[in-house]
Amino acid sequence: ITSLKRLAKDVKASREDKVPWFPRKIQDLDKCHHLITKYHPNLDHGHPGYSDLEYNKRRAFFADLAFNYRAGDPLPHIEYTAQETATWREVYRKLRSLYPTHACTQYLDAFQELEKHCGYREDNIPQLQDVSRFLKERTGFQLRPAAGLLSARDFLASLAFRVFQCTQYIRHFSSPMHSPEPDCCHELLGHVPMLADKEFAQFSQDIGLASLGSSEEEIEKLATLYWFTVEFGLCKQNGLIKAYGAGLLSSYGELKYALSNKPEYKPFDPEVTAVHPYQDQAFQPVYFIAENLEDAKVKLQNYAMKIKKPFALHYDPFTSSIEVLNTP
Ligand code: HBI
Ligand code: FE
Repeated sequence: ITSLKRLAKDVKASREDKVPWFPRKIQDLDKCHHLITKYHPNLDHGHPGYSDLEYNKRRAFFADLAFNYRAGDPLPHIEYTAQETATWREVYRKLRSLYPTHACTQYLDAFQELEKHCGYREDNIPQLQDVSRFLKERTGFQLRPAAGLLSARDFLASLAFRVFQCTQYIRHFSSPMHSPEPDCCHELLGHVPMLADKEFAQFSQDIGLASLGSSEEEIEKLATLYWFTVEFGLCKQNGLIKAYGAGLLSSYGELKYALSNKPEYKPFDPEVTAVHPYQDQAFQPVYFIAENLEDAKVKLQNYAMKIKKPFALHYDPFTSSIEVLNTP
């Protein structure tokens, strides 16, 4: 009996070893803020703000806000400078002109609401607190401030709780139409409107849930799926192709290119999409087209069910926490 017990213990321990830590309640996301050092203005010579001391000081201010943030705190209110608002204006004006012809209807509906209720306009950078309240009412999604590009594991984990890790700083003024890292233009113009859609919100949460406790290989595949859908996804709508991916909806050049018939198109199929090489330095060589957002959601759910884990997860929306089932 003793040796059997020991064996059972060993089996339990080795299983626990193999399962990476993951957050089980929304407060645990305070520990999910690991940054990727790629594309940081302080470290990357190619970054538009690399040698700008003032810009790096401003970024340190935003990084402090994000690292000191705790679940449940109000989102920091920012007094943006005239220069920052001027950058926003340029981005907003150019992109907005493309949306009616290039963005999917879900995006357009939400964008209209955001202009009405959340201070979306040329001369104002919306406050995360207002946007978070809006999303919470629509789909239960909320924002928390992020200091920059997070590890895929931490970023995806937050989605499991319908929390979107949102950068609050803006790109360097010298390069208004391009940013190598996420910034508030990308988040507010790319991601936020889509997070107000029910199907899309569920799709996002499902990727997040699939990521919890997954292996590095599986995280890589989920990050790739995320890339070709949430960031660069296209969908069919009334016989036309429209954009729903945030990387497209926040990039004037690539949004036009993606719908120009020049790139290659493939139907969205999680098994194929998850292992397709992607590009983070230039326009995508291929875009995946979903039949519609509901179809993408169902396909992703089927994909997620096949991921092997030694336990099952259940998200409890009443407590915003994860129940772990079938643990030894
Ligand atoms: N971090 N802050 C932030 N914003 C993102 O959009 C983001 C991220 N980390 C990883 C990521 N996106 C994806 O490219 C996937 O790796 C999940
Ligand atoms: Fe993004």
